[in-house]
Amino acid sequence: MSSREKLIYGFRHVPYQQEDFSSGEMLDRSKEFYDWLDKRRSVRHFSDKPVPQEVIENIIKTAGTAPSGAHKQPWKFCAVSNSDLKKKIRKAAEQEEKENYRGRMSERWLKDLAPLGTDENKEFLEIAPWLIVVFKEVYELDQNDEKHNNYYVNESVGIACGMLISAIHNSGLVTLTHTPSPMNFLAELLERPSNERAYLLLPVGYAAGDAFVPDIHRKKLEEISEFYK
Ligand code: IYR
Repeated sequence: MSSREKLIYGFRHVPYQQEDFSSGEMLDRSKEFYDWLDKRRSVRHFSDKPVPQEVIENIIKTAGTAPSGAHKQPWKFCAVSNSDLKKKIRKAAEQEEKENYRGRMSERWLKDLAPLGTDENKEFLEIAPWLIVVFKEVYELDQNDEKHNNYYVNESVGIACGMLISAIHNSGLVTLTHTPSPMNFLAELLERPSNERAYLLLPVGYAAGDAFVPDIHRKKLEEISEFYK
């Protein structure tokens, strides 16, 4: 074994390759990345212009770089471009949303949502060229088919979804976090195994030429942070 490696509890560890930015570069990069991500918006109006599968693959690979509890990587990203399936997903999602908007959601909730302009119609589920349905893997099976719960599954998959959303934005595409509730229908339609639970549904594509977004604003640094020096 080379001296550039070591064994910890019998497992191989290799040197971490630290990026080497000057403090000026670091400041510029942190500012540029923020400026770029600050342009991201949740968009509900999509173009049907196709997006190559390879782009979606790269976006999913990016999400797969997320940290996870005990490195279990408890996620599965199902990318759907099949129109028949998209139609079925839309129909089932709208069915649930109809009940949500017409009774299951409180008055207060509907009032909070009003500025976003959402409703039970989810035509983007058919128009967007891709739907990425994210599943969390609540347990894994060992060689003897015994179940072992994964760790910090919601946190891990949430972080991966954040990275997925950033990667989508980085490609010049748009998405929105759609959470039809309940969303068990997604596991059924996509015939997922019993250890997977639907977590989030993201339509991915180009924004429609005439897409509008609500004129809402982000909290300021002072509102979202406290510094203890
Ligand atoms: N799931 C519904 C309702 C909804 C809920 C929240 I909280 C939002 O931020 C947006 C929508 C829907 O997708 O319309």
